[in-house]
Amino acid sequence: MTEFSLASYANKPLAECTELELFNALLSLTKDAAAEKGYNQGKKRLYYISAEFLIGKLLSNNLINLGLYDQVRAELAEAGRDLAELEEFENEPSLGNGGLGRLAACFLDSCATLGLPASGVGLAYHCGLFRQSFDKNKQYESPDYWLRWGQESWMRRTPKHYTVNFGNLSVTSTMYQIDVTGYHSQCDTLNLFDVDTVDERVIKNRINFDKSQVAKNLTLFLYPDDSDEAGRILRVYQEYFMVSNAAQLMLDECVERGSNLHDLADYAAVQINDTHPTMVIPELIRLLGERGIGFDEAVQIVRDTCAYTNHTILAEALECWPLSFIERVAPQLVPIIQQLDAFVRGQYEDDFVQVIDQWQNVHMANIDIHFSHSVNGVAALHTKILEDSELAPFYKIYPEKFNNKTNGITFRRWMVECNPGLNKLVSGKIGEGWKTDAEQLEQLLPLADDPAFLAQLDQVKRTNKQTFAAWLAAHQGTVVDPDSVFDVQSKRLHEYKRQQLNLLWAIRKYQRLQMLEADELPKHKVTVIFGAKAAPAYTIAKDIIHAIICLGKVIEADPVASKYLQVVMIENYNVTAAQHLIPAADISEQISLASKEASGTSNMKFMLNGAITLGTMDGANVEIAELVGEDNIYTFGDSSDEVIARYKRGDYNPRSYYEKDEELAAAVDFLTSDAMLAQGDATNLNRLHDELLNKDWFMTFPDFADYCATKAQVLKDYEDREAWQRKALVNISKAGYFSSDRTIAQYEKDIWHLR
Ligand code: 73E
Repeated sequence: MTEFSLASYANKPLAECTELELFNALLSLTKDAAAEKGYNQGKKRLYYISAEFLIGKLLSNNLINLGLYDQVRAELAEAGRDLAELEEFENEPSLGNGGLGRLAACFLDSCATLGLPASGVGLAYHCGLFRQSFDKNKQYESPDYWLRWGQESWMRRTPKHYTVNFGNLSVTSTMYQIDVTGYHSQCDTLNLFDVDTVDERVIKNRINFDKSQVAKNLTLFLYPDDSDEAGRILRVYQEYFMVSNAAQLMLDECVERGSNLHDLADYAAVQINDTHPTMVIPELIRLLGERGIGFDEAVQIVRDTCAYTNHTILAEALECWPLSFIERVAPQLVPIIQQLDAFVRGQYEDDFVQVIDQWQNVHMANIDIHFSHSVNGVAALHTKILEDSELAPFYKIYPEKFNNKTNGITFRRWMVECNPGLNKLVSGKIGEGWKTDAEQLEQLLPLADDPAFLAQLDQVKRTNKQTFAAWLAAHQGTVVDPDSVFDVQSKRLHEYKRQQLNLLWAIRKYQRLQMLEADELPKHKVTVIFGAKAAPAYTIAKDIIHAIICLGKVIEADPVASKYLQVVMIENYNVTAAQHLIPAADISEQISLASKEASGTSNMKFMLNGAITLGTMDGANVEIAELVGEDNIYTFGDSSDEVIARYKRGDYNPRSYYEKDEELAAAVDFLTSDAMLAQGDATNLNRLHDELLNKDWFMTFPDFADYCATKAQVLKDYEDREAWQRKALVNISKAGYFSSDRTIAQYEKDIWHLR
């Protein structure tokens, strides 16, 4: 093996390099080291097609996986340079929104580590998810140019080009590759396509760019604003561009590996990550047709090759495109989609399962389910809900296609990299084996009775809280107290995730603090930390952010309450912020309305880092609860069955709860109190107040009392530090199940059969 020395990649002494020069040198070194490791190869290859790959910063991750981290850090230190400074310098590629995109990134890490030949396939967005900033206590969005001028990129330009035809517009693409380093293993690649005619000059701002010039703006943004028709059609253009490139790449590569295309399924497995890549199905059928394969056989080949993952049951997220959009974007697919529709109609009468409905809308998930061989949900409860209710008519037709693959996270990033203190403590006790065989973490369990070890665990958490506090102060000038309880809810802002429930708790806590006598005041201050971006056009989500920030200011201005309570909103929450935040958390808020969060993956990250879950019995929380046992998790709220039944009855009336519970009413009304209005905007605060009182679609009020009571218990239990750390230890020990290595091994065994 080559000795990699950073000095040989810089053309002057390391001490004299600018950050940019050092970063570029590190990039070249890492790329060479990855190339030396080599790439996973095999007859059959996975093509994981996804509109999002939320890969996060890559420098440290790659150095760790390549086994170069300590050595490079030492070499830098010798020259008086700090690796942390370069980690800070690196721009995060925010090529995803949240869990779905981050899952795709974790999966690629696990595929590489497990030695599975895999390619991620997606788009090379010039701007990632918008940058969030706060002004007047509100969210503002600006474009995120993650590719810095003059900076080498992780993306390697390849000589691969394809032509993609959009009706009367034809474009060419270029494929870029990013190495996906596995942990002490060979690499895989992430293949991202860009359109050759792209032109960043059409960007004025995120909302306001010329959406009609498709050849120029196709790959500029992840999820262009879709509040108008031009934006929605652009989305369809992106999707078709992505899958046409993917299909052409895959057919080329399979032929190179020896496929005669009739046997495509022996050479390729396609995983369709949510419905965004659905058009790969008709596109493959079309391309196989061009290469002389008849329709019926092509359908069978494609079915044997493709598998579909469902990530949500939220109706508004299930894609359904007017056939007229597809007619404009990819007219060549229309006759194929119509044939698929006719095929289904010929067999099944139920309207629910048709491909094209009576209004000429194409139901993307329905194409996936009929014309792939596997349909999976992402947590046990979610899969059960798909089978029993959301997709029940399909489950009746194809029970053998349905299967569950509970999500996972890569422990290399979510502990080894982001929590060096815990990594050291754990590895010092049980060795390094858990990094590739995560269930070995269970070897920690006996230490639950070792007070000295629990004290060390406490010390690690304390240090992480201090480190986070320093980062937050530098990041946005907010000062938090590391001696307080860090109560964290970080995830996309959505009403079903119920940040508003946590907000109402904080208001109630504030109101109670004002009524307490000195001798009743709590021992520990609570710092409620939110991190969340709201979709730019999601009005109520933005109102919730506004209310959270305003409440933070109200409390800050109160000399007594501010000693016991602080509410903080992290600006521009992204993977980088998550890596600072999660190791510092004491409480993991996973409080979605039961049945609505398909899985959640931050719940797993927090658990692995020793935070205790306060959650509803939703998504993967259910499996966490089963694993750690009721003493080591706090659950509350209505069950998914109760929630589903209440929706079915259609008789939910938030006012009836408001009228029965004085404290709830006081908390809700505080949103529009003089104190809040002095900080905020009446339009936003009134709108949120009215929304909760009159609609509350995600049923915050029915769970409020139980949430408050349970959270009071959590805070009480926090006072017994040793008992708390015992819970943390059990959580860490049991987190092994949530390694994405386990998830990927299950996909391989049940769906892909790459080996
Ligand atoms: O529960 C999460 C899940 O953990 C779910 O909400 C999320 O996927 C995660 C990974 O499985 C998700 N994201 C989307 N749908 N489900 C989505 C839908 C449309 C656009 C972007 C993302």
